Formats: sequence, C-alpha cells, structure tokens
Amino acid sequence: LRWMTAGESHGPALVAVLEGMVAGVEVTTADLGRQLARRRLGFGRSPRMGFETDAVEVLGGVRHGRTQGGPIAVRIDNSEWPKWEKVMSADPVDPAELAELGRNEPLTRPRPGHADLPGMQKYDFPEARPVLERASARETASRTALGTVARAFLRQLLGIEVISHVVSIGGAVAPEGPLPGPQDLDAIDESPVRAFGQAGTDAMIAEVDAVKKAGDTVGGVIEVIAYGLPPGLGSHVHWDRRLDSRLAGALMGVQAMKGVEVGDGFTTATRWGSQAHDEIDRDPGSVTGVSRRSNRAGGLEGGITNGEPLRVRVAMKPISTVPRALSTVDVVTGEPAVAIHQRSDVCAVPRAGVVLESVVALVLAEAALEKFGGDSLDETRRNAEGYLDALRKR
Ligand code: EPS
Repeated sequence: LRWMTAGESHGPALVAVLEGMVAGVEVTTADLGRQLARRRLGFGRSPRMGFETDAVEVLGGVRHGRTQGGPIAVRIDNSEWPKWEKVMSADPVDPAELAELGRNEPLTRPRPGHADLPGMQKYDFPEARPVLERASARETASRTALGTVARAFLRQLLGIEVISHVVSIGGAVAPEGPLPGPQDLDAIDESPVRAFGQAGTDAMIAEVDAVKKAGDTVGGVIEVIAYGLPPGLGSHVHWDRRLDSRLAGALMGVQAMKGVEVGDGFTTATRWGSQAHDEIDRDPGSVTGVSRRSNRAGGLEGGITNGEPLRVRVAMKPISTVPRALSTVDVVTGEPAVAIHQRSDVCAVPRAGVVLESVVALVLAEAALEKFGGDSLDETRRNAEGYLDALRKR
C-alpha cells in the first residue's frame, strides 16, 4: 500500500492517491466527508476551520461505492482559493499586479519551531511563503481522506476499529481510568477537547482558555488505540518490518508531532522487568489459546501485534504561530524582529487525533495486506480467516 499527497494550504485543492488497496471495499464520498468533518472539530481551532468546509471528491478507484483495485484519487477543494488565486497561481503573474496584493507581502520573519527558516535555507527561498504552504497542517486533510479507505478496509476485513482520545493538553491531564473502546468514540467526539470523561474535558478546556487569554499556544498528548487486530502483523526479522518502527515513522510524519510512545513506553523504562511485561495465561476462549494479564506493551512484542489492543501515544508541540509573537531575525534586514503571526489555532490537539487515527489505519492496512495478500476484500478475508483457523488449531 502506498499513499502520496500534493497541494498547498492556499492552493486550489489538495490531492491524494492511495495505491494498492484491494477491490470490493465499501466506501462512499460521504464516509470521507464524515472523517474530514471530525478533523475540523475541537476547542481552540483556527477561525479558518469554521468556514473551510472540505468539499471532497473521489476522482478514481471507486465505483458505485466500492473500491476497484486501482489507485484511489481524491481531491479536497480549498474554499479560500478565490482569495489566493494570484498569490498561489501555478502560472506566472504580472509582478506589478502581485505587488498590490497585501497577501503577497514577503514573509521574512521566520517563526521559531516552524519549518520556515530551515525550509528557506534548504530550498533557497527568500521568504517563507513557499515553505509554510506545504508545511501547513492543512495537508492532513488528504491523509484523513485516504485513511478513511484504510479504516473501511480494516473494519470490513476483521472488524478492526481505530479510535483516539486526548490524554493531556499542556499541564491538564485526564485522570487515569479505563481505556475507551470503539463504543466510546461518539462521546469522545462530543467532548470539545476530545477527552474521554468529564474531569479531563473540564481541565483541558480551562487550560486552552488560559492559554488563549495569554496570547499563547499549547500542545498535548494523544492516544490512538486499535481494537480487533489479529496477532502476527509486522515482523521481528528486520528493522523496517517492525510494526512499531513503521507506526512511529508514520506518526512522526504528521505535522507538529515530536514524540511517539508504544504502550507504556517511557514509563516501562522506569520499571523493573517483573513489573514491565505482560504475563501470559492459558485462555481457551482466545484465538491463540492464551491471554495477557496486562497490556503494558501496547499490543506489540518484537514489532509484531500480539492480539491485544494496539496502543500508541503521540506528543504534539504547541503551534509555532504564537500570537504573542516570538523573537526572530528578519532574513532581509538581518535585524532582530518579531516572528510572523496571522491567525492560528490556539490548540490543534483535539483535531490532530483524527489525523493520527487515519495514519495508524493506513499503516495497519498496509501490514494486513502484507500478511494476508489478495486482490479483493473477499480473498484477503479468506486468507485472514484461514490463518486465524490455523492459529486456533495449533
Ligand atoms: C495552518 C494554519 C491555518 C489552519 C490550517 C493550518 O490556516 P490559515 O493560515 O489559512 O489560517 O487553519 O489548517 C487548515 C486549513 C486545515 O484544514 O487543517 C498551518 O499553519 O499549518
């Protein structure tokens, strides 16, 4: 399975292609629209989220609500485009006309923490516009759309469900409690901060309010959980086949993510071995005939799923467009300056969860296709069921 995206934040549209998906997966434009709408939710979002509607169109690979086995292409229009038509035009525009546009002011005061400065240095740009257009988290709409196809595949293959919830925003941390399940996703989506439970929701809303009042931005930690995975996805045999390595890479590939933890990750490093691992019991009711007393490993051992829920936590940095602007240097004058600030999210953590779910779904769909192969959903399912039957008989 391969996925690629193109398009700028203020260009005409985002486009994305998913190649290698089997035929026969039921998915509709409305399904894509629903996930894109979830991505726009959340307390602390930028004003743009309120008016950008994510009109999505499937351009190829799906017919009458079913994937056809060919590349799936989607296009998500930017409703902002009319305002940016000249500034972001693919073809040359008369410089005199451009000079009159306030929107085209060169962005020469790079934001600390953003791709602005290293991007300008690397690509030899005199200002940050071409960097921020592509670095923007607007791009995550494309991966959310493709991830919807991956989710549909996983659900229709083996009833696999991928959910997420926000564990903390800044210093506000959700109290420890039971893990949310797929049945809790609606309640999580109804929380303005996508937290599981009222206490965490209240604390995180208060945190975002305080940050907003201070003219600042804030990050947080999101947990993604996948239920219903069979044991045996990924492999211990080579570094780039380990599922934890691939998940971490894909999750770190989402804008603003600074850390990934599998299962209890960093806490596990503080525990003694007897307290760190998940002891195994006989369990005739389970596919493998065994079950675990705990799931500190987060469903992965040796880079292979072990049949327990997959659990990863991702740390997101505060948005680097800080209203109370940070110190920088103007790249034209060389003088100290205040960093670019237009509008921005105060906190994008709640909506980032939906993106991370989509990315996890893509990686899991890829791993499932590697394990089970096939060209149609039915064939892949037969292969998966054959493997599970063999596991049960062992
Ligand atoms: C973004 C800045 C904001 C966000 C945008 C990502 O856009 P603008 O600069 O136009 O106000 O709204 O996110 C989206 C449009 C989206 O769909 O996620 C940034 O700098 O990354």
